[in-house]
Amino acid sequence: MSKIRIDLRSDTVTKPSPEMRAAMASAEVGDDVYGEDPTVNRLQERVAALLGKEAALFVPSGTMSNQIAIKCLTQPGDEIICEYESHIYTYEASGPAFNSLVMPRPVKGHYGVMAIEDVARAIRPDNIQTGQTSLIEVENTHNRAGGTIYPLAEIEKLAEIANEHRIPMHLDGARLMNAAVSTGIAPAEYAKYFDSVSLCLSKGLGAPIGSVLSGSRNFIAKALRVRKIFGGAMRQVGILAAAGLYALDHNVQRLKIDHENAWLLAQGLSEIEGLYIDKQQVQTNMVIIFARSPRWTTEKIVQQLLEKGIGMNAVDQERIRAVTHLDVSRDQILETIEIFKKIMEA
Ligand code: TLP
Repeated sequence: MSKIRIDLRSDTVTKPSPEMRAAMASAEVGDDVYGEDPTVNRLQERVAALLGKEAALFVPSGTMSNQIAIKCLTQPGDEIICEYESHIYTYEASGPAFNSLVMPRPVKGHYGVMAIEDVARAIRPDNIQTGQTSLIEVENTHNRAGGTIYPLAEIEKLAEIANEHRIPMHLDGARLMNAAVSTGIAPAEYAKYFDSVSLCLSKGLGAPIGSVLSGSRNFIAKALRVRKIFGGAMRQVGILAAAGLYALDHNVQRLKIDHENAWLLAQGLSEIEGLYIDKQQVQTNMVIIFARSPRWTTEKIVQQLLEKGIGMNAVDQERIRAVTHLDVSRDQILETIEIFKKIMEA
């Protein structure tokens, strides 16, 4: 495999900068299982405040964060409503079934947004023959829909029916800061409709590891136990939390640059014959490239890009995903467009 020079496979590939590493190296630490790591505590308080929640918990990954929330908010045999292409349904290795013995009830969305009538229809009646709907999950931004933003007005409508049925809501806000920076809507404004919110530090924010799960004090007390059961209770992890704090201090507003680069890439690629970009989908730091033809497969295109040092992922047989982030420059985006053009012309 040739070396990837321009890595657009995901924003998870970012490497900690020297400044972030310096912050990590000098972090004050303690045993976090005793609740004695001052840097972890600072990060948790910081994220709780950012999202307007009572408490928060540092966890190793976005997957664990979502899975802990599902475990805390459901009982075995329950159903959880989520979007058809959501991360919890698609990419968490059937975690909801494995960890929580619940059945996902996926609802197909439009740009990742579920129609309110479809959600209402998916809520189970109180009937001994059906599982009970115990959670509604939302992903913002929505990964497989192409980094699309879940409009606040839609969240509000969802919350209304969730409240009516007394169903809690969980937000997979792995990339919530991308949505917030793009819309100018405060993260807490999005978060206030949810019982639990998962925020990732290791996507566009550029930390090497870590997510933060937030919610009420009661919810986090329960989550603390579940994190232990899942093997996610860690010790002197202030070193990692320091990267998260650094990311929140320095890497939030700059997400705008990633969004501009995604748009630039979308514009450039849309002019190449054989490719199709749905520009309505390009709302944050992702570009979904449709490349359907009997002449090539998305896998083959990805392979050819790789040979030229460009990393992208094939989502399926017709979609390729490119994700912009802090380790990709505008010049590299321009170079990517040129290389893509040559591949498609050949
Ligand atoms: N997404 C990864 C892959 O798992 C697909 C990526 O490259 O985009 N929620 C959302 C919306 C995510 O996109 C991801 C990661 C997660 C949760 C899980 O985070 P990690 O990888 O930290 O477990």
